[in-house]
Amino acid sequence: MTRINLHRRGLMLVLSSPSGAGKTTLSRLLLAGDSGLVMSVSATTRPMRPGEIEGRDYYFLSSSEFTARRERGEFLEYAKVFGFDYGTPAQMVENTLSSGKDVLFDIDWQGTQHLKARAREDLVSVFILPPSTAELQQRLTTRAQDSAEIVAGRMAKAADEMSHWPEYDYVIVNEDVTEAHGQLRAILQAERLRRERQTGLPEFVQKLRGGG
Ligand SMILES: Nc1nc2c(ncn2[C@@H]2O[C@H](COP(=O)(O)OP(=O)(O)O)[C@@H](O)[C@H]2O)c(=O)[nH]1
Ligand SMILES: [Mg+2]
Repeated sequence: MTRINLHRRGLMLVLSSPSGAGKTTLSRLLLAGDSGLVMSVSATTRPMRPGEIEGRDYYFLSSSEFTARRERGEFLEYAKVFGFDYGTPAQMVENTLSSGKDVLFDIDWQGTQHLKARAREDLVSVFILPPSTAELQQRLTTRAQDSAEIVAGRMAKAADEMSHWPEYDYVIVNEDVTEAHGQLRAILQAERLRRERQTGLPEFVQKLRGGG
């Protein structure tokens, strides 16, 4: 049987959430089960955490290197988050989209707004909320990769971060990770089927109508 594979324009799937809402776990689950989705690895000036891998989690750069790349226009968007610089390298995103694959972004609300301004039609944004403050605190504490001071700081920022939920297309409350993963997959599947993203449709239907 011939598999019909209509040409489709790649989309940009953005996940944002306060620190500790489970975004990293959800991203990994989504990527593991979907070969058509590629993670955008950001550059950052924040120090590497235990367990993080250069080029997988982030490209860890010095401030001067980050600035040099920013000035060369190598970032699709960039923002300061919790005092460190973060930026999305443009090249990989462009290459992936033009190869017909989708790109997954783990960026904050500022980055989402920048991408929205630049590429609204290609952007699908999802905000992940924790089920409760207690649960958020718990997740940030048991992770224990940051100092107590950093955890407290992020807890305080979470309220600010969460105020941006109305700027997103979809909102998922991550109480159960399996369920949240299913919801995320459903969003991606539906968005891929949007008529305007299926750029091969006119030709396909023309052939159908002509009996070909
Ligand atoms: N605008 C923007 N935000 C980013 C980028 N990369 C990561 N972030 C955001 O920066 C924040 C801090 O990320 P991180 O240092 O990994 O700490 P986390 O809060 O534990 O995930 C999160 O909200 C990320 O989504 C980027 O390239 N651009
Ligand atoms: Mg993160």
